[in-house]
Amino acid sequence: MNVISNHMPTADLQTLDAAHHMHPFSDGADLARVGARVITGANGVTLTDSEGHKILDAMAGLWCVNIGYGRDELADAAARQMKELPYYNTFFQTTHVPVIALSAKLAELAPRDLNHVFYAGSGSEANDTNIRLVRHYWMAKGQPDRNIIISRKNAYHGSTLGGGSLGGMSGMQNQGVPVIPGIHHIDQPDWWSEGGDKTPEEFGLERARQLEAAIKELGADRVAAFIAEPVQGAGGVIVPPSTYWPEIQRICDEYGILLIADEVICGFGRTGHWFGSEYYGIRPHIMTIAKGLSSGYAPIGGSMVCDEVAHTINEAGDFNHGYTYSGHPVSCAVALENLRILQEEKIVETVANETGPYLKEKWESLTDHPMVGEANIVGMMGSIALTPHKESRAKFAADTGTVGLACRTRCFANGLVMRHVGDRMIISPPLVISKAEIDTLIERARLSLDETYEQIKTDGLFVAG
Ligand code: PXG
Repeated sequence: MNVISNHMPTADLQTLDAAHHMHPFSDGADLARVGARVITGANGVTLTDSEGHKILDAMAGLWCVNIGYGRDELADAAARQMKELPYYNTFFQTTHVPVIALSAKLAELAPRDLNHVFYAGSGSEANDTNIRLVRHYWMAKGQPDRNIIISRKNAYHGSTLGGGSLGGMSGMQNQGVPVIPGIHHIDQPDWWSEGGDKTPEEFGLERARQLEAAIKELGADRVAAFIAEPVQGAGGVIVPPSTYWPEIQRICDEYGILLIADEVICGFGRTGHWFGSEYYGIRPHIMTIAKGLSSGYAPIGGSMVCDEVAHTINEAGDFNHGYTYSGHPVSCAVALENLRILQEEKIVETVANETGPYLKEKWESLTDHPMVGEANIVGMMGSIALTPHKESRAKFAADTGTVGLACRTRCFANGLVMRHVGDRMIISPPLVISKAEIDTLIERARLSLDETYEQIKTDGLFVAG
């Protein structure tokens, strides 16, 4: 075991952490009892903890470290920018070189005429911006009553009041969101859990047509926009049936509503394309970006806006919106360097043509495990559904997530970060993961599945509910 000597003993760190640090999406009391895992370093796809354990990070942090850990070029870009111009704002007719360079680069990379960027510090903030943007847009068009945004149950669009209101996660909905009026949720295209006897294709069409039904019910002149992740990430890597997105696109076109693709996870190569919208052939008016934009090395998010929407907003006078850190020079410099690496090292192409197909084959092979019902994967985001009975797609009798959590615990013990959402296991590794590292990922996943299977059989939990 490596000796890590430049910090306090793990137990002392954990005690201080529990005493003073409130964690996101965590049970604080539980955390204080167990102690947080302390991550001290990382390189490539591998994390090191304070006890010297090496862990393969099959989640790329929180779906964001697309180019992998330990790239000096990004640290150097940040240091250079901090020395030259650590901060200046982009309000009141000022700008700076990194924000100009990044905006031009993003306009080049984004599909079609998504040529304009409004910056935020995160994906949540960017989705808050989107609510302001689309409502301001329709006001400028002389349609102030067109202010309803349609979203989906089990979507994740962030944790601010706006992002949380757009999202449709039950765990958050019980804690005070949505708080923004004028947001309407339709059902998600999760065939495994909700598709019943229908084929995936029938079910995909049915769920897409809920958008049309909602527009008719709410009034076609009241609906401003529809927002969705191309592939739901935090909801459990729910890959929609093939019929879903074409029908959504048809409906958005027919009723003239704005389509917002939340590309916070799907963007910057995750699907084997630069953007998930390209994978599905959809034509959003606005894309939310964050995470992979800087590979998580610096906080940055934004909204990419099409020519017509940007032009309308620009012609409508002051848009009274913005953040101190909109277009932060250090984050922009880091993002620019990250995009250079993604492009010059052909990382997106490698995912599409080599490592993506390799991971898909290995990931789908897990369905031969007695507990794995289906495997879904697009590029480098995948999920498997755990079930006690594959044919009927049954849930476990135990509370949802009990088996998933048991599996995640075994994964950690076996040197793998693989997450669970309910009883789905999910991965989203750094895009630079090699074939040998994919083999290790699958080996550890299989071992963890085997151990979980043995454990739940012993505990009497391998029973349909
Ligand atoms: N949209 C999508 C699609 C996301 O996945 C956000 C917006 C918000 O971005 P920020 O940068 O404000 O976090 C996200 C973030 C999880 C998990 O547990 C997922 C996210 C964040 C934290 C945890 O899967 N996604």
